[in-house]
Amino acid sequence: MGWPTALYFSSQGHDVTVVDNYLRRTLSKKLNLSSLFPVQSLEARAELWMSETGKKIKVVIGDLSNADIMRSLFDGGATYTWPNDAKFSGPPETIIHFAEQPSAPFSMIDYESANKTIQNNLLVTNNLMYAVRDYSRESHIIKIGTMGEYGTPNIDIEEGWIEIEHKNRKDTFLFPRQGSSIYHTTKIMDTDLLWLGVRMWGLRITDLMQGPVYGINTEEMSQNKELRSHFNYDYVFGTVINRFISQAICEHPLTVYGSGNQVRGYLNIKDTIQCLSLAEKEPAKSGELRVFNQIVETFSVNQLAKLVQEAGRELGFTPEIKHMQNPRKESELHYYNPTYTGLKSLGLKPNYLTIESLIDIYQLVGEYKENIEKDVMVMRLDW
Ligand code: USQ
Repeated sequence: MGWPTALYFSSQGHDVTVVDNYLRRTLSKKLNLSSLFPVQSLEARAELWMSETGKKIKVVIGDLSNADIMRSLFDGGATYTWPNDAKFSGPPETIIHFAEQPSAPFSMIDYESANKTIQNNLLVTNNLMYAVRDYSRESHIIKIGTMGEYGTPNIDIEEGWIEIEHKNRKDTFLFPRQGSSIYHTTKIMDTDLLWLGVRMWGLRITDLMQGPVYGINTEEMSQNKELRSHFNYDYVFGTVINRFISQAICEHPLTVYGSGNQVRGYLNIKDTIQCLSLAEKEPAKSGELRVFNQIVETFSVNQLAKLVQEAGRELGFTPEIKHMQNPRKESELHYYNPTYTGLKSLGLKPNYLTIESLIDIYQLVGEYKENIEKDVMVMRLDW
């Protein structure tokens, strides 16, 4: 999501710096997993973007769990690897924090992957919070949270906050959280860290509680294939809709975990960009932790499998749906009623999941049919 977001903000005339240490690539490589198509270095993509649009995106390659690297982005000490003439233009007005190990399955492989997830996700968030506290308290931090922080409670899920009445007294608290992986638990801890920063130092934070994202293309990336970023369909980094489409194309059964009655909120990558744009245009206030549930509709895994099957049939594929033993520990039959009105009230115009939108993704993924590896389709991990 980071690269398409950078392209979007650059296209809107913002002065954008991207910082990356290629963590996901490195972890994928170690596990022998690859993206659907090769993705060039950030510098090469930034150069291509400049040749297409005349706009410069500055690139820093570095690990933000290292406090010195994080702080160099605020004090002017950063080393830019692209462009040659990049200059520090002051601390960022808005920071969009994507710098996390994003896979729940990865975080559950063993104690080392759990430690890596905890170390990376929490140190990056803490380093960011302290850099903003020390250099630039007015900066708006937009953090990508996850709907998985709430889990699947047997009550309606509110948008971040809940008023609780206890023994005739009332107060408002963060909605109760219960992640079902180490990854999701680090996201809960991130929220707690930033909530502390809001109370202690009046920071301004927007927490976007995102559901699983699907799709490849955003408007900017569709201008040139070489601008596309990673598309993962493997059992570790791939999200369910992208996996199902890739499976259908390579004639692998759609791998529904367990009964398939697990319900989640989903959104197209195009809507991720819209939500970030809306949150940036109307920032949280100083001393506010603003939470939005970033989904546009909910589906069970069974419903998704049927939709992917139906879209596939339109294109001549005949995907089979196969229920597998669920490798995850998650409720398979549960109440699910999240609120998600905040972003709509800021102006979000959802791109809903339709047969047509699935066909678009089928066609894009189909361009790389030869690259799809079947042996990464079945989950080899057990929670
Ligand atoms: N699932 C299947 N078959 C598969 C893959 C997944 O049935 O082959 C099911 C899972 O069991 C789960 C649902 O589909 O019930 C969603 O799984 P997912 O792999 O698409 O998403 P998840 O692991 O929950 O994580 C993804 C992103 C993560 C983000 C999260 C939002 O990787 O970064 O935070 O979606 S949420 O799920 O709302 O927590």
